[in-house]
Amino acid sequence: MDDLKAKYLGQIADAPDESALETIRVAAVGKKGEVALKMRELGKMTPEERQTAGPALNALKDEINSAISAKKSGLADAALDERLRTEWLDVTLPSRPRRQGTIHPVSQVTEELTAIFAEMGFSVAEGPRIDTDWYNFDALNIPGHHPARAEMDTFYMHREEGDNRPPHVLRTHTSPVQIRTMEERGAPLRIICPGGVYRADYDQTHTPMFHQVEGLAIDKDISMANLKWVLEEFFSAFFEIDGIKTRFRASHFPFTEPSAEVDIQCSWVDGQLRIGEGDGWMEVLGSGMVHPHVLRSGGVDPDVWQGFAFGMGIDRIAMLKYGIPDLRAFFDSDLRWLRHYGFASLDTPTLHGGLSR
Ligand code: 2U9
Repeated sequence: MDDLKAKYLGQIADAPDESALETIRVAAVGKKGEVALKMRELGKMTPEERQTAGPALNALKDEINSAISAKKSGLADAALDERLRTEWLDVTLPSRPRRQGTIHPVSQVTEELTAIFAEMGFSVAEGPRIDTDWYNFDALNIPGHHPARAEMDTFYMHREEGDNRPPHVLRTHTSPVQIRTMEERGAPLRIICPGGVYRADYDQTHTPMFHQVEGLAIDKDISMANLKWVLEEFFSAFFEIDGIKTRFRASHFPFTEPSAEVDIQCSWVDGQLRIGEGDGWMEVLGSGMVHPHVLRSGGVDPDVWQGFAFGMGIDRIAMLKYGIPDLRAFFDSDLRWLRHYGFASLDTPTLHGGLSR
């Protein structure tokens, strides 16, 4: 018994790792191990012999098991010490660079155009995206029966039976903000209203939410000539091309009279759009002199004041400037397309990102 004890305790002490310990455990105290064999021999002994050999074998078994556990935790401690000695971390190393996101093209273009109009004395006015149908339509000379109401594919807010509040809509243009600002600040006025607007439409050039900027200048001697100058200044600064020409084509909007659709000079070379050169034209906005009914809706006397107004799609001019072909890219695709179009953040503007000149 003492031989057995010395043999196994010695092996345990010398075991180099856990798997060697397991081999020893099976050989010593496993089901078919040496201690188990000795236990089986108890049956052949006299009761007196058994009385001393039985407890001694059990004690040996316990002793071997405890020696194995102690050795196991000794090995784990040694392994940890070894790792602590050999593995190390330089916490002073600089972290890995993380790719930064970029500002959304619509936000960037909104910043760009706001800065340009600010230089010409226009301030930014904002208002609610959900507004009454009076501010969105009636005040803009679009009465209930007017086809423009149907054309704008308006989203109406749900009303329970018996709810008699005036109908509310998701604004279909930012014009209601201009009415509200006229009411609040009166004339003279020089504002732009950028922001999201909503129409139930979806294809390559339309999304149900898009962005507009509308401009309004009211004073005592405002004319279409002022409008043309402001727009040409704007487009030259926005596309960074001196002397961009505009072409005004007679049109009709309920809120302006006379009204004009405005084109900018451009050409197509090898399938690429070139703005500000050639003899082609591209429609970019609608405009006109504010209709007297509309001035009156905003509390401004049309016998004293006149004004020009214009409206354009921010998403659309962002696409033109940065060469983005599908409006849905702003909403449905992942951020890789920003890099694809060479879009930079506001800190490092590359104003000719997608536009070839
Ligand atoms: C007030 C008075 C007049 C704003 C105007 C347009 C013409 C126009 C479209 C351009 C492309 C909307 O984004 S778009 O689909 N807009 O053609 N907007 S005049 O006229 C106003 C606005 C407010 C008080």
